[in-house]
Amino acid sequence: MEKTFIMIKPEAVNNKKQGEIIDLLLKNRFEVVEMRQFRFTDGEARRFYDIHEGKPFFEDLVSYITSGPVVGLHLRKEHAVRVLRTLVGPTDPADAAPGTIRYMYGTDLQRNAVHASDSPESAEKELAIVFPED
Ligand code: FUP
Repeated sequence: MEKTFIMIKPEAVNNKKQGEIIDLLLKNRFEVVEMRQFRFTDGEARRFYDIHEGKPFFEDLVSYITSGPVVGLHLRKEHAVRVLRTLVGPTDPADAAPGTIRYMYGTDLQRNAVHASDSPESAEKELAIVFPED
């Protein structure tokens, strides 16, 4: 079994879509190992997105992700990283296929409903930030 991480972003939480998104994860047979609603500090957000530091959208991304509560879930499944990325869809909801989370719940490139780890290494790093007790 592989682990991965998904985070429901502020606009989806604000729009009360967290229940539907979690239901979709369960229907797609992801096991929820741990779940937490929280708000990122500026420092945590910068660490979480440090691979994007210096890019033109970085500061906007940090202010957006710290703008309200998010819900982080530690998930487990066979090939969890790949299967979750497929279920989530591409970064820009405009490119996403029907049935994907970003197609159904995404608004635009920045407000794309969820974040999903892109590799087992990213999952480890992101889980350590969001669930530091583990
Ligand atoms: P993804 O792995 O699909 O979440 O996408 P990236 O890691 O490439 O981007 C991380 C986040 O940065 C995206 F969710 C949204 C934001 N972003 C922008 O706001 N503008 C861009 O041009 C690219 C990404």
